[in-house]
Amino acid sequence: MVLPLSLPHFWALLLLVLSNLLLWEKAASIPACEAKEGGCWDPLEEAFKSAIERAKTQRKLAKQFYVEFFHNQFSAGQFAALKSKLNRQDESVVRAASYCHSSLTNPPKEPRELMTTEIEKYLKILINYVGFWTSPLYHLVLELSAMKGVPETTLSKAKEIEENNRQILDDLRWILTKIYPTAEEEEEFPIWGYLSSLKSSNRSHKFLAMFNLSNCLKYDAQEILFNIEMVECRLIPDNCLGHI
Ligand SMILES: *[C@@H]1O[C@H](CO)[C@@H](O)[C@H](O)[C@H]1NC(C)=O
Ligand SMILES: CC(=O)N[C@H]1CO[C@H](CO)[C@@H](O)[C@@H]1O
Repeated sequence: MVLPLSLPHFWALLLLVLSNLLLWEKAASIPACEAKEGGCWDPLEEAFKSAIERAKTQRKLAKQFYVEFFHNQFSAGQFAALKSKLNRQDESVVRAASYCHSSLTNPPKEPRELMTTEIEKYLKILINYVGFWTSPLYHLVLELSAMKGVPETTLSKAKEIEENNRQILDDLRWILTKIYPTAEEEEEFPIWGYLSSLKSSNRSHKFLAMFNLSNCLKYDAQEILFNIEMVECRLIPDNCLGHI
């Protein structure tokens, strides 16, 4: 489970790189940027670079956040109990993934879809995918700030994750309006099913919500990174190889 990139992701990217290479060969044109010495500065490329850096940071933070919950005194007991409950049901991993909101916003999954979904539509899906997290993370920070015994590192990490998510969202919105200045905003963030548990005064409900949240965040952070790379690959094929 610690693979940097899951296998289907790897193949999808590889396929895309290869098909781009073939396209180049056909077109036999050198991209304008490559001709220039020292490359070129392109605000769109910079925005992707920023979003991808932040998505990488988010993936790292989400992993640490998840691990911390299992190790600090504040939550270790509750998390261990939840984990073993989850393990006793079969297909827990599959289920855990399908319980995450990702299944609601449906980012492209199949290689074919990844390559043919219209970029504008793809970006909008991605914006909703990232934007979904705004509310759960906001409430997470709020609840953690009010709970007793929350380690400082956990709280500050939650804040950092929330801020980072906001910035990725801003980058993506910027990219969308840069490429499609007349694109209509269609932001619609699905409601998170565990929000009321998180806000509940019952601690075991709160922990169940945090358990779901930290699991899904870890999974989604990986998906978000992959999908941003994928969109960049399709828009700026020159930068594609770097993502494999
Ligand atoms: C908290 O929720 C659990 C699970 O639903 C329940 O068993 C427990 O009695 C609740 N605790 C309180 C104090 O209401
Ligand atoms: C991702 C995750 O942990 N999902 C779980 C959330 O809680 C329900 C109820 O315990 C589980 O069935 C999910 O698998």
